[in-house]
Amino acid sequence: MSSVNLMAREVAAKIVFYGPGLSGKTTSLRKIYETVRPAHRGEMMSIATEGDRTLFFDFLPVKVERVGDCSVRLALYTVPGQVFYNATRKLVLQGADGVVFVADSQPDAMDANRESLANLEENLYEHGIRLDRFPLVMQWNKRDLENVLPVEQLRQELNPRLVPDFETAATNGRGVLDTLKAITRLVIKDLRAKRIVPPPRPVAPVGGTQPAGLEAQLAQHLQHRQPPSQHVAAPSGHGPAVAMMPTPVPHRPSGSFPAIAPPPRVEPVVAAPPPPIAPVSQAASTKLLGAVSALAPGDMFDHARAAEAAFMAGNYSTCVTACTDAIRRSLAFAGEGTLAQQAFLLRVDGADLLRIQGLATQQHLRVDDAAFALYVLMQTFVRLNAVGLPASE
Ligand SMILES: Nc1nc2c(ncn2[C@@H]2O[C@H](COP(=O)(O)OP(=O)(O)OP(=O)(O)O)[C@@H](O)[C@H]2O)c(=O)[nH]1
Ligand SMILES: [Mg+2]
Repeated sequence: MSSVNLMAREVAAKIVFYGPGLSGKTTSLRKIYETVRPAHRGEMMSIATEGDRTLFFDFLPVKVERVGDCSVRLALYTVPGQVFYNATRKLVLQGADGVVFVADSQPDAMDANRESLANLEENLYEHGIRLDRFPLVMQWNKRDLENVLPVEQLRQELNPRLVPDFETAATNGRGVLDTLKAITRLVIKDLRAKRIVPPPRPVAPVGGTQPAGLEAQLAQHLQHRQPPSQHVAAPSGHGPAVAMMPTPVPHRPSGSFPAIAPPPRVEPVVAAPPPPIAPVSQAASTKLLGAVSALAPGDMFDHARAAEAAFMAGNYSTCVTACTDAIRRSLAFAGEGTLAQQAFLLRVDGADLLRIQGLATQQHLRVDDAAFALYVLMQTFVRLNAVGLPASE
């Protein structure tokens, strides 16, 4: 769902972390959350988790202030890796500009890696996209474990196209930012090739030492939090070489990390599949509150908060109604016209709107219906932000 605001020269891009269950997608996103300076990222939002398992998606907005002469806003998402959540994976994949495939390097996980990669290819194809032409970076995760396959074997089996690949250990952060930088670079290159992002304006160097390129820009705005003893992961083989200086940072107690505590179990409302989705815990709720509102344009802030509060209180019908209302009001910023015309102008997905409208007429709604409504509201806000609406005075 890339978009560009030419006036502000701001690019918005969506990157999805894909891969089999338990490969380390959520851990990677948390590590990015931990590592990027608060001024350059929003709150991480994990919708519906059960222990380690993502049941819907994780979301993290990251802002890279300048890439060339453009600002870049990244919307980072994870999908649930468990096989039976394919509908959710398809939904989250919609409008993606690039994918990080997080593979588990352990021998036992190879079948799941292969299956997930095939599933990615199939799901992209359903969106009319060919994986072999899509911005993709491979993340060989869990390299800290002893029993892992050689990178050459992983590459041979999972990366025949030889896209950039990186050895990572998401739990300690090794290699995670390098992976993020690589996919960002590929996405921007792809958007430039499609002429969605304008070519850089020539800039006169100030003092002759203007930092150049995405790496330099990212290095300026992202902050490494790896202990000095750790090496920044080198790209494994042919990935782009990236030099970033690790910056020592104060120790952060693990308790302060936005870990999503296992939610309490609740009665399933509807029989599986998919399995019952538990509401987020109180710990998660504090992280959840604010993520949708963080994206909201000023006028929509209260509406976003109302939708979030209803979600947290377990009032899923109220949440869907609040989201529907907020989406309608947001679309109105596009000017007069029918909802469909406004959605078309803003490039908000029509199928999502139809589904939300369908939900609004139903009596018994589940947590994943409400999560979906929040998701669509967030997409709408992202679109508004991208086109600079509502315009500031
Ligand atoms: N040793 C090691 N463990 C890891 C690494 N990355 C993730 N883990 C662990 O693997 C488990 C699953 O990690 P998650 O990040 O929740 O996996 P996921 O891919 O989001 O899983 P789903 O949400 O089910 O798709 C957790 O216990 C993590 O701590 C890593 O690099 N090394
Ligand atoms: Mg997860």
